[in-house]
Amino acid sequence: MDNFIDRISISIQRGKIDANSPYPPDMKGEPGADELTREALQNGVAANDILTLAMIPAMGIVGELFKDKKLFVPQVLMSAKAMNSAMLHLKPYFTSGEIKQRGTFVIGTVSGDLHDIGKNLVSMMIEGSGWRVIDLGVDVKTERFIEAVQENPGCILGMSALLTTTMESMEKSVRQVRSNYPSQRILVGGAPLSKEFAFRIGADMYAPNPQVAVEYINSIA
Ligand code: B1M
Repeated sequence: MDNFIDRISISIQRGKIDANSPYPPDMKGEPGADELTREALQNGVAANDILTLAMIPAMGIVGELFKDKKLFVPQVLMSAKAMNSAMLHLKPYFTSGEIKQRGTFVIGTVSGDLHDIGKNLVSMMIEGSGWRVIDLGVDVKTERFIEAVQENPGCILGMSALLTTTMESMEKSVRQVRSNYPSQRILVGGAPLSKEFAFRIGADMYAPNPQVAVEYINSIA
């Protein structure tokens, strides 16, 4: 198992998507995150181990290198693509669809923010715990969140933000949804947030990771 975990982690850190991908040049022809994740699952490595021991820490390393200017946006984008190619294989394990739907969860990344890997993980896990998920995508304007709440009475609304600058868009969206729909349940998450921030802007809950998000929404279903 360790061998797969290490290789998947390296393929994400290096931005190696699959064997056909020419990037990075020194890994040409080698399997990437796509094939390695498929093989790991076929060899009995648990989906949750692949996610928590390989994929999430690998993106953490990429983030540190990016912060230290040892990696740049195009390389980070390749890592994100490699991560997404691995996530496609995990999806069936987290979204079996066998459970009766508990309700509707609407989620989006807030205006000005294009980061979607964390949001996609949260969607996947929540869908897997029996919810119908409506994913509004990235760069979601306040009006779109409001429209979605209006179209889905009784839904739980989730917002994700990864940039300190877009925490402001989150605040605006939460406050406006709240003023239109005072009893709307709102869950927020994303690396730069804190519980204090979430409560100050009027959200009902802050989830630092998808597990807490799942526990929260299941607790109020
Ligand atoms: Co960007 N980026 N990025 N980036 N990027 C960060 C966030 C950054 C911390 C990197 C750094 O400097 N170390 C930094 C933000 C600094 C800050 O604001 N404090 C940063 C920056 C600066 C930028 C740009 C401004 C860079 C530039 O252009 N100069 C730019 C902004 C673009 C924009 O959004 N307008 C930018 C662009 C990009 C890429 C497009 C290249 C790419 C995104 C690709 C994509 O998402 N499709 C990218 C990436 C990949 C990252 C890092 C490296 C990884 C993010 C990630 O996917 N992590 C990131 C550094 C880092 O996080 N260490 C970084 C893995 C993911 C599983 O974790 O998203 O945190 P995360 O989600 C977690 C939790 O936060 C939580 O659950 C998830 C799983 O545990 N969670 C929720 C998230 N949402 C939730 C919602 C919930 C509940 C839990 O309920 C609703």
